[in-house]
Amino acid sequence: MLIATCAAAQNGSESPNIVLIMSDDMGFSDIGCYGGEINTPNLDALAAGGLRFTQFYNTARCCPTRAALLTGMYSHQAGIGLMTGNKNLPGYRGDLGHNVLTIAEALGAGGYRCYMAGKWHVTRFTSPDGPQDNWPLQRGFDRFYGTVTGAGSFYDPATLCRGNTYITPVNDPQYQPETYYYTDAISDNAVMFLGDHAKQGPDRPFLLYVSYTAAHWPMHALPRDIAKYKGKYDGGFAPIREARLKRLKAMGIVDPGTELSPQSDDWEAVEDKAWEARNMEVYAAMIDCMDQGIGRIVAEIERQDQLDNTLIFFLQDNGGCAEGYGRYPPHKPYRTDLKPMKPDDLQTKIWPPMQTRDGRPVRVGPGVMAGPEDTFIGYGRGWANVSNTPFREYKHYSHEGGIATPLIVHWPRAIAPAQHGELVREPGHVIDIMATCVDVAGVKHPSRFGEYEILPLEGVSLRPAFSGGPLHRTDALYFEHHLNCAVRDGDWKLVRKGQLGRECKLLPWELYDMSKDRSELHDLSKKHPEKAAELSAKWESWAARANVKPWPWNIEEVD
Ligand SMILES: [Ca+2]
Repeated sequence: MLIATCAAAQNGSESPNIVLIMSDDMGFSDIGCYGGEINTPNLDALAAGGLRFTQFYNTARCCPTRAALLTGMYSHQAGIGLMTGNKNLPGYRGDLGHNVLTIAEALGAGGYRCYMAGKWHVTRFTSPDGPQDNWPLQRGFDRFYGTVTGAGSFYDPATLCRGNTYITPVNDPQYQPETYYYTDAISDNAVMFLGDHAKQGPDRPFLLYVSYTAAHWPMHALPRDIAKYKGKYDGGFAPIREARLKRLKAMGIVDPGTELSPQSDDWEAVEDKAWEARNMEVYAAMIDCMDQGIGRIVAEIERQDQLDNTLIFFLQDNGGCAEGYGRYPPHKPYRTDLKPMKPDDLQTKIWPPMQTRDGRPVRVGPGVMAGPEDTFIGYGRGWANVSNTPFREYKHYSHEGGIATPLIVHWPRAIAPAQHGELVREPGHVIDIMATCVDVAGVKHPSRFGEYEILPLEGVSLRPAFSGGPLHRTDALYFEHHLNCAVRDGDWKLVRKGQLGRECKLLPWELYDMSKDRSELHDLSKKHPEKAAELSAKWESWAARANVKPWPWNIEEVD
């Protein structure tokens, strides 16, 4: 610890504070500064005073993105190629490995104080009875408020913890708002951590990881926020998609020649238009509320006069979600014998059948108007297709609709005013965030941490881009999740889908020139078979090196 304290002292006041904000299950063009009609003035202001990356990538799903973000490694190297189930293979243990370091472990060793509010989701051990060795406090964070698992009610989140202790919204003496809503709880606790930091350790820089569950299903939002979007989506999918693409082109985020991906669903064929429009109103309200919380976090940093030397990132963990959760009638009639929960009773369910704390059944399916705590609805494929405008596919897939995310970077001290509002067009990946953090903090990414050997970082620092320079990347970027595979090498992208099932299949590779066809509509694999073969060989080599293989399934390759 003496060495760590010295490292902090050497960096002195130059080490920036770092705020890493990630949202959940949102599409490329949802927020205002990426073409969306959703009101996000606080994110837009960060973009206007900082940089936006136009080709930044996540890993297409909650757990692997978090594993890659936290460690700077491809998710399979961190043990989380899939989700949190254990397949007894190095790349698929469903639990963060000890061969990798978290950002909090690396920065904490360099003298940072590290705080986290929100969703963790990188361990298969979520029980309050342990083991807890891969929970936030055991992986480098000094304080944690949030959920260990990946989803659930916004009014009564399952696995809600303060530190290592399970709590409920009702029995937590440190946070008793008038109305409990998880997005607000994450924002408010983040602000509390910052306030306490100013009192307790103002001489040390801080890392704050804010991991929102907005706008993951269920579509839960507060009436005050939903009201702002009343009627906004009554015209259906197509007008919103067209307007978003137009704005993306005007902003220069996509090329003027970018085509719109095929429309997934026909609004005219939607039977209950009021229900579907409401789903999107609530989705927009969830994002609006998150943006308000980001505003409160930034205001607290400004209040402490720290904004100039605080590096803020905002990004999303995967594309818009086309999953069907909550969109079908219940399998069984709702129970009529439910009892109110006591203050210490834990919510154990992350999806229905479940109940509200006051003893009502949580309702699902068409006609149930999303928003309140006794509803559980997903916004569905049609709106996910809108969220991912102009791209193809969704969360889970390695096409752009699954893996493309906004990345906003704000750091007044390092990004010159002439650069403010600029776009960075070079591709980047969530593996680059850790490399950037250790670079700007001036701390080492060690080859040994305690008793463990640590793998060298895969990502590169984004810092050169902050002053308009090129990144020092020497390899392509690689992707695999659920058999959906891709490699991005310069302007070329090779991508394929997989099918999981009784017979797992790998579908043929598709090849795209991303400089002309970001929407992946014109497959060039037949025209440039040599390029496809070259990239496929690169992907195979990476897959063997990065624990993607051996696969946890028996797989047939389809030509
Ligand atoms: Ca997600």
